[in-house]
Amino acid sequence: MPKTPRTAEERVVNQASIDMLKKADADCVDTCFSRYDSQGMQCKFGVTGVCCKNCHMGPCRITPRTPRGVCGADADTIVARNFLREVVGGCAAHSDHARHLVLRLKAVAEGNGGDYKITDGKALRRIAGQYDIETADREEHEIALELANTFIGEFTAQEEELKTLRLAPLKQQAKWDKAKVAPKGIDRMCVESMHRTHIGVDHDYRNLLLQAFRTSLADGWGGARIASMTADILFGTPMPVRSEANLGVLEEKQVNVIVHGHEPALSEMLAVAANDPEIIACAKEAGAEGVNLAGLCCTANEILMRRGVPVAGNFHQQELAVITGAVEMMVVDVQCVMPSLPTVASSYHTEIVSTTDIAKTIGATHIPFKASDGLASAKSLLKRAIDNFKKRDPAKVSVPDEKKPLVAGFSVEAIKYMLGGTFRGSFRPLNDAIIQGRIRGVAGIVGCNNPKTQADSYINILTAELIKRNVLVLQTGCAAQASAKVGSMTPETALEQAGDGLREVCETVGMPPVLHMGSCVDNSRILEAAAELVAEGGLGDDMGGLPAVGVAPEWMSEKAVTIGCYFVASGCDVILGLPFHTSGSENVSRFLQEDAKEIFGGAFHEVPDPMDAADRVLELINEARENLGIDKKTERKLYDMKDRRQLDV
Ligand code: SF4
Ligand code: MSK
Repeated sequence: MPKTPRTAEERVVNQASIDMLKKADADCVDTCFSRYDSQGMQCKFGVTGVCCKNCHMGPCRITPRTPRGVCGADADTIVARNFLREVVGGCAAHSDHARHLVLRLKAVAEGNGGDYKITDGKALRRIAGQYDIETADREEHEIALELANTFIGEFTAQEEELKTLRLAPLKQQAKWDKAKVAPKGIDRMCVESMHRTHIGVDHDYRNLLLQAFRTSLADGWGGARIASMTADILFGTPMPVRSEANLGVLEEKQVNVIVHGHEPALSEMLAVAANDPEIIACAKEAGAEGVNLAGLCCTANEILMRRGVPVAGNFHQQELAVITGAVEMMVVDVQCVMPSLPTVASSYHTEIVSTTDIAKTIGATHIPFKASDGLASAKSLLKRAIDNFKKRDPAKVSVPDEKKPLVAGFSVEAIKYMLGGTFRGSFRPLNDAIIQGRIRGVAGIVGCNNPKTQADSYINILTAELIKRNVLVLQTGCAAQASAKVGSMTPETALEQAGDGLREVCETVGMPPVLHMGSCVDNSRILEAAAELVAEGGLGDDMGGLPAVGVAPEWMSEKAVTIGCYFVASGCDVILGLPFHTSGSENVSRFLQEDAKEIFGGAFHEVPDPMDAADRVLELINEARENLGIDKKTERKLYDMKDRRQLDV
């Protein structure tokens, strides 16, 4: 049965998106929302995870009448195998992104980096120190080469456990050892997981799910963490920066170029090239006022965090940006790029340019990015976009007048700096505020949009409710962009929306109550922040005891499954706005929602309503506060050294 198509207002909550969906209808252009509606009822075997096509005796589907596939696999095995394969997909995506950055760092260290360089030498030395690499009296390129080779070893290690795991609190590491889930090399974990899900190998759902958590750790405490660290060294550790978000950042009188995808190498060069006098002169010659670079999805987050480049939108707005009719070029790399883009673009003058041989789309112009000649490659793309400006049809242009200011750039280093300045930067004031109850706890709200739900709605309702209830919100990915678009990422918002305690803290340090920590790979920064909270003392000795909860309100990608798993394996409860495809196995569902709590200290919770999710977040935070013995209301107290020594560090 085909669904009745939803109205624009039912599909999205943001006015700019509503306007563009209406324009899409007028222009006879399909979007992910219309395609979702026309899909009709989605396959119940897929939704419940009981369809298996891992061999050609199948595909097999489990029903009450056929409880086993041809080979004899039951629902538990099939659902667990499918789940593990999703986790592998997510781990591989983040980690391949990391690999590209590490190889770039190695090239820079060897003097073959072209236009790339080590931008943040301080980060290089700090991070190298965390891997016991000697930094004293050594040149940057020597340290960088040893670090790059160490990182490469994290991918290739066959028998040793990941060194990056050692960045976690000791008790956390002990928990992983006890559960036997400490991963070996990232590549080995992905290959072994694919082997284990091949027909006739691993059939025990518990063993498969433990491998899912093991593989996810190779992402969160492996690939993703390495990606963030390497990007910081190459492009700079993010510090607070002002910018704007929503489709209104597109400029009618300029050449609009949007970067979309995930990896920062090309977008960094485009950001440099867009300000090059030669490029500005070319744009003026073509009748434009200049070149306006904006971002979508996580590429946007990368160059927002480091350069303040404005955000045109999040995942659900990629087609809508083209529908404005004002985009000369969309430059894409990897992940979350809809294959529909060239079709949508064919109704306008927009050129979709794919830039990597691992990600091509029929209908896109393929111009492989030459990193060895990065700036020249970037300039040549911009010149092509400028040429395209002449083809723009003014009758098709409609840029929504919607954008909001924001402050982003909250790396862990930046948070420490905000809390204590250069000389005594630390998480102490934050720990104290949590212990005293002025801040009840911390929520990480992360992930995508999903056309199954009204885009941005759950994210925005939950975020507003949590800051009202004095929960500090850390965000990444498309969830962060949803908040930015409603103005929740300015310190001024704290005055209007946050509860008294959170407001007091935010006002004192001048930070927003919702902190933008970066892209999807930067979820590792949330883990890093959690490890800092533990190390600072007074909140227990492992991450599982923290009054902290993760939420993925509108998630859709395999990466989100992996992220959820590494949060849980790191002891954090995770609330899902949309369920996994696992309901076809009671055993698998119970393992993820209950048994994981026993093993790791965190588990998954499915909560479809954002206000119920806010209640659940507070319940989990209050439970943790009670366990820590900080549930009683205490007088505000300034800690001296003696007090601090008495804390449970
Ligand atoms: Fe069917 Fe088993 Fe083959 Fe899966 S592995 S398709 S359940 S026969
Ligand atoms: S881009 S994985 S839609 S957050 Fe990282 Fe957004 Fe989700 Fe992609």
